[in-house]
Amino acid sequence: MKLKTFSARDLKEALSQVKKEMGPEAVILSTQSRWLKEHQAGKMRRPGVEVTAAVDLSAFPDNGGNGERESDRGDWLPPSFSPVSRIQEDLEEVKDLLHRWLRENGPPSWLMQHKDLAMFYRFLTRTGLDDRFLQRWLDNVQGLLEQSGDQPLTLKEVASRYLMHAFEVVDPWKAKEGRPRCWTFIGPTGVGKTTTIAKLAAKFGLYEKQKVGLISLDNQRLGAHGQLSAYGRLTGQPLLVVHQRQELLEALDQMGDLDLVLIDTAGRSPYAPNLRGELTQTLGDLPDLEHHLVLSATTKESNLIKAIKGFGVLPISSYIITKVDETNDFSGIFNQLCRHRVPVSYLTAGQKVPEDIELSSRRRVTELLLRRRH
Ligand SMILES: Nc1nc2c(ncn2[C@@H]2O[C@H](COP(=O)(O)OP(=O)(O)OP(=O)(O)O)[C@@H](O)[C@H]2O)c(=O)[nH]1
Ligand SMILES: [Mg+2]
Repeated sequence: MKLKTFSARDLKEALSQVKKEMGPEAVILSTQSRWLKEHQAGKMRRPGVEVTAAVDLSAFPDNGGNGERESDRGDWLPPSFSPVSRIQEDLEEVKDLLHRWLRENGPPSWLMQHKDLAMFYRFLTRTGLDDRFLQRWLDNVQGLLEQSGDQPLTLKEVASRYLMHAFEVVDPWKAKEGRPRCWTFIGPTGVGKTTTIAKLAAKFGLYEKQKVGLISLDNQRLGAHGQLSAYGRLTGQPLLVVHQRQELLEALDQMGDLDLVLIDTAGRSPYAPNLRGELTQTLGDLPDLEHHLVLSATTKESNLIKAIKGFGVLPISSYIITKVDETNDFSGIFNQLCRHRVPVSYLTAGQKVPEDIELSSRRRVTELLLRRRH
């Protein structure tokens, strides 16, 4: 689309300028009375009109109607207005509509006999759950209904049985005995790794009276350990700053008599080309470490997939899901939990240290998924 404002003595004159310059397809967007500058000596201003007109260049297959070339338009045309991206957007919209139509009209006929379940299925289709998961849910429900024979299952039983068992949860403290438990917190930048460590340090150190130590392995940014050392000072927990693998091993050795060692790492972009190499070089093959991948609930599903793949070069003990307070769409996370079956350990829902953290549970994770449409 090309936009231009024309000034003239009156509307008639302005419209003829528009027609001459932009052609008969031009659309008038606005007209306004204006004081125009008069170039003749003696008179500085005189009344007139200003007309803003637009013409849609994409309507012209030969790209112009006024001799303008594609390369000329690139200067002022935002990418989202280019004809190709508009067609792409339209296609996406059509796909989306088709998808919605299929989902909304799709409960199979056998499910229609169970009104509550059919309604719940429609509800699930709107949560953003993966199609394959929905299909598995249907298969499971069908199996349950067949098995239940004369004793029909309640909606709650059917709905929750499958959803709540489609993913795993874990309490990492209970999952492994022995001292010290050494947990690393890895993940993309800014997801809440350091804040989560502070919350857990307070929970275990202050409330549960365990001996907790902190290690900062953030070799990416200057002064990166400042935040953690402030928490360490406040709580009286020891903090060691290390920069590479050998120093980390020495620090772990020094903290060998503690109950829990929490290791903060630098946030890394899942798209960084050397991510996998860096991770294995620093943290690979250290069986005493448990790696917890911190993921934000606000992250787009495609980026979650990338992060899970990139950081998954290390064996992941659990996912920690942060910022569940910042979104009501939990489907991306839920889909990934179901796909990978890596257990989720903690959920965090706010910036407050230490209170905004909770141990995950099947019920809570399912609630987070379903709250979207409540
Ligand atoms: N709303 C909300 N904010 C959070 C939560 N967890 C952390 N934050 C905020 O997210 C921001 C980043 O937190 P950090 O703990 O510094 O994140 P990080 O992953 O350590 O960041 P890098 O070390 O830079 O990669 C801070 O403003 C935190 O207060 C949460 O559960 N909810
Ligand atoms: Mg940090």
